[in-house]
Amino acid sequence: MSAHQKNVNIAEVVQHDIDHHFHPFTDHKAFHAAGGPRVITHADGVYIWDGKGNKILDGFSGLWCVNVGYGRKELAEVAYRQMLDLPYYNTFFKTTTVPTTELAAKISSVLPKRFQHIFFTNSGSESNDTIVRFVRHYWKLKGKPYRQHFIGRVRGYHGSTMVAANLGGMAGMHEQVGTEFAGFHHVQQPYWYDFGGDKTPEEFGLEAAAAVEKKILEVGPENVAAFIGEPIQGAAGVLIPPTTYWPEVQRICRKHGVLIISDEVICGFGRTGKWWGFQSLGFEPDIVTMAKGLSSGYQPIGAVAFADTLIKDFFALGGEFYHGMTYAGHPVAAAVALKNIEIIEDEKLVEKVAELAPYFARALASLNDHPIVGETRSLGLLGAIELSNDKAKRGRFKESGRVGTICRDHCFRNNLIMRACWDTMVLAPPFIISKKEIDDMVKLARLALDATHEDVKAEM
Ligand code: PXG
Repeated sequence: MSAHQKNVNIAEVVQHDIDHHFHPFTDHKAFHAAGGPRVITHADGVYIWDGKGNKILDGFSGLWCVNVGYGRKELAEVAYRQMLDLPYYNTFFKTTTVPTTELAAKISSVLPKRFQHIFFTNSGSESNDTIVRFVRHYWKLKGKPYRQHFIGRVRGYHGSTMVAANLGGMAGMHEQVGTEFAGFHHVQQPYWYDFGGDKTPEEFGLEAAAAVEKKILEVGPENVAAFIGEPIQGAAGVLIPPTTYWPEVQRICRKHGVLIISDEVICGFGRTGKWWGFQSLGFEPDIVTMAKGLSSGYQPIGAVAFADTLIKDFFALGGEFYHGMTYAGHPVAAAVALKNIEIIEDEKLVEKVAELAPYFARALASLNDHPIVGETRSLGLLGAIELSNDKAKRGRFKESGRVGTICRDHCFRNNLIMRACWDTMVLAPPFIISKKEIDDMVKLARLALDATHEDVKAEM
């Protein structure tokens, strides 16, 4: 902890937080009743420390983002130097900065060759807002102004701005803002565990893909602009689709002239053991949105990569694109993201994720003998543990999310961060995690599962 932080009065921070801080995605009445926030003071490697001095294993990389791990001095130094050179300049009005342009070139270099142009934003939400603006204008330029509709998945998550929330399929978010926007549709997620029934995962994958075609036909193929999907739905509970799903979705979209957008905010930059989730899941998108792993969370920055086929017409015919944010391509964020990608390359972290993946999968699978574990699954360093009251029938506890929350709270008590998505526990540790730390993480997860089992024994 820094000298500055040693002098911080944590009780006072908690009180100030209760008095002044309006948190995202938080029920404040319940939060304040439970005593307010846990203050995170510092971090190193895969560990974070709280204001009470607890050392906590972060199995969730902050919020699916601190992929290169905490405590990277080289990222801090790059930010410091860039602030001294040029803390800010805009990228409007025919100007650029060195790190912004270098980052665009670097992102292109780690994507398939057809992605040569990168648009910068400050978050995943803004990246997904950007694609709606871009795609609607693009189809008008192409003489197909009716192609304005977007298809996503139920429980897809694409961000929290109004348009990104509409691309997503989180019912609670839709209900709170009122009716959904016109032109945004959602189809069943490829979630074999809950919806596959007696089908094999492969059969079910084709069925889930067929739901995309059904929706395209319902809306009218001439009206559909694009299909958006996370290669693996993260916030829905790390839903790894059957291998048949994405290739079939791609075939359907191509058949109907529908653009494919891969939301790589979680999967991008190596999380699945390849640079991009679409490479692991077997499809070729037209547009790629990214954030989180782009800077490993060290700076807020997002980006969108567009295939050359789209860019060619857009630049030739499009005129001015009336879209952009003050901090688009912010030089400090860009310098940090650039260094972050260099670290991923220099330390071969994508290869490391691929090498660690079978070990991580086996460690998770060791939990399959646990009475409340219905299934474990993983790809790369994205993993999930399904909580079940009846393993054989893939049964669910009543009141979806209740038991997941119990388990998550037991994790906190055991100094492990493991997120609950309803009754699916999810893990996404930093790429630099060691085998020993994976073992420790799974041991702590088992302790939380044991404690959860004690609490819900009567419901089994
Ligand atoms: N797309 C995906 C796939 C995401 O996971 C976003 C877009 C939006 O990114 P920004 O940077 O605008 O937050 C996300 C973000 C959770 C959780 O609880 C997940 C996200 C954000 C907040 C909470 O799992 N993912």
